[in-house]
Amino acid sequence: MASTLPALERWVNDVAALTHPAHVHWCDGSQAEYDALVAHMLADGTLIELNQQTHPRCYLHRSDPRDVARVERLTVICHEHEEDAGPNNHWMAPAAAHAKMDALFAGCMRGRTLYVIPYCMGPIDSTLARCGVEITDSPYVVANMRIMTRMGAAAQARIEREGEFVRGLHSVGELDPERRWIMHFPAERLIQSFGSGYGGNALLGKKCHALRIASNQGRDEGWLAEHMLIVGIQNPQGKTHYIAAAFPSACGKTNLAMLIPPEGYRAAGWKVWTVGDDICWMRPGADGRLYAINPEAGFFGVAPGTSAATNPNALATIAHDTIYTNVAVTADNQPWWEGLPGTPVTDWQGRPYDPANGPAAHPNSRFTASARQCPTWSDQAEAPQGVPISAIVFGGRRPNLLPLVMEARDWTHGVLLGAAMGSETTAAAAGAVGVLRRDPMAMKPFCGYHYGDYFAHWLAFDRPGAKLPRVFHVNWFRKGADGRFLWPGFGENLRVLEWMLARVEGSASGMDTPIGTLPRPNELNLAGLKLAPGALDELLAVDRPGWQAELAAIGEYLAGFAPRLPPKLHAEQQRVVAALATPAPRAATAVA
Ligand code: SAT
Ligand code: MN
Repeated sequence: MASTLPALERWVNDVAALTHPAHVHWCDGSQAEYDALVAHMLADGTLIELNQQTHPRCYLHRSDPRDVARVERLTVICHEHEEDAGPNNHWMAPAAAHAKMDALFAGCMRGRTLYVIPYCMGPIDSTLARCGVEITDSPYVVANMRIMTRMGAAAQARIEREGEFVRGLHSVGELDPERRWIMHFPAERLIQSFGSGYGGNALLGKKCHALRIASNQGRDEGWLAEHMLIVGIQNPQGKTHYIAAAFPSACGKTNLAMLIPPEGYRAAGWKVWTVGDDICWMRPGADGRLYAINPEAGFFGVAPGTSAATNPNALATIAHDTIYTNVAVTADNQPWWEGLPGTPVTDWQGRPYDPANGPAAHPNSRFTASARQCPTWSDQAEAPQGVPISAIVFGGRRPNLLPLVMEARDWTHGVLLGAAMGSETTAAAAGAVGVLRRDPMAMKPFCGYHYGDYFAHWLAFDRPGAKLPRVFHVNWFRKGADGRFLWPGFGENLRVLEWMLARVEGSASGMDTPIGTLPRPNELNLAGLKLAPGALDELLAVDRPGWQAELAAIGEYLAGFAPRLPPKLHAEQQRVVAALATPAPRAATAVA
């Protein structure tokens, strides 16, 4: 017997009976097990050794070129009733989905090893953490899960103690894009993924469990599972505030989580601590504040653009013990991507590099590294009680209209700011890049139930005794008429975070506008920063006609969630519409 928990033992046996593996291996999560897997993958070419002098224990995986990103088209939420999945999800009836998946899984592991991966999302001793078991036939998935989660014996012991776990069944199948599905059964706390080996489709602890299934668990149990980084900002007085921030995939969450303060801030004693770069689970504590954990144990970050200039902490994190996926390599076998010095000789598909074939590294090429390797890894990141959140930040890629930063007047307005989020699409998902789409709370691909119900769940946290974080919206991606970014971003974003924390501490008055509270121009510390002439005015302007059109578009978008759109959210949108229709008082000079 491999588990003392009959439900687990039975499920593994049932899956083995369906998929016919040659072997079954229960993962204990040990270093020896990881080393053996790596040796096996080096031998069969799944992994390629990189330069071991410059990058000790770093390996490259080249995926099937048709399997390089999440496929939202084939990602399905199988609630019993279609309305419960909402217009934000693809839906299939559970019975039909089971029939389809059983047919695909039948005999699919012949000749392969079935790996059983018990894992814990969150610190192993945290009551906020939740466990799962992934079954997969991919050793690449096992190795990545060991880095990304608390995987192995300790997780299995917790599962056996609690008797509860999310089940995830995965097979790479034949990697045929026509036979690929990522199915979620929230009522059964079950995930089934077939035909892809790519991160978000295959590392089932990540988006599938920690967001799509966990959003359902959080709704049932009174907490939030969010697509947010968590970062601690320590001021020169030694006080650390924690901020949770939601941005769509590939919009800089990892960079913000590992931010390097600008020179003047470093000299003054500001420090930044990384708690998480992608996922945040939050729950009200006894004192009414929201406490957050990062359910993950590693980073699955976008490689291109990561450099000594943009994110030296990430570069240090991935200098050793890292799995690279779909990057290019240099003549001396170092990993390479656009943004790094040096020259690629081999592209992500293993071909001699030829610019005519496009970028050398795939735009969604990734690194997988343990969070403990991050120089700014917070000493509170493993705290079982989580960290108290002072501010929630929403943001997206918006070339115009959205100011550099604004603050919601209260929680309900904050939920509206989150629900109204939009962003230009990126390479993290298959499909066109650079198209504006609404992406409420950056959860469009990840919310495992009807968005209307999800907004209501958010609104419900505003209750007597709650001490909720302040809510902000930022836009690092604003462009001027010449098409260039108006704001330098990266480390300089700390200037904006400082203003937020001044608001939290009550030391900045801000300026009320119909769309929210903006910094007075003298409230942002711009010492040592060179902005283009007029850039700050543009970054903090409120274009009234533009906002009227935006609010109309938001109203239309939200109406798509009727009849489940909370009346309170509709009323809030109407409140802002009315505020924009009221002539500006003379004093509010930033309002055009
Ligand atoms: O979906 S992944 O987890 O592979 C990456 C992302 O899109 O954030
Ligand atoms: Mn993400």
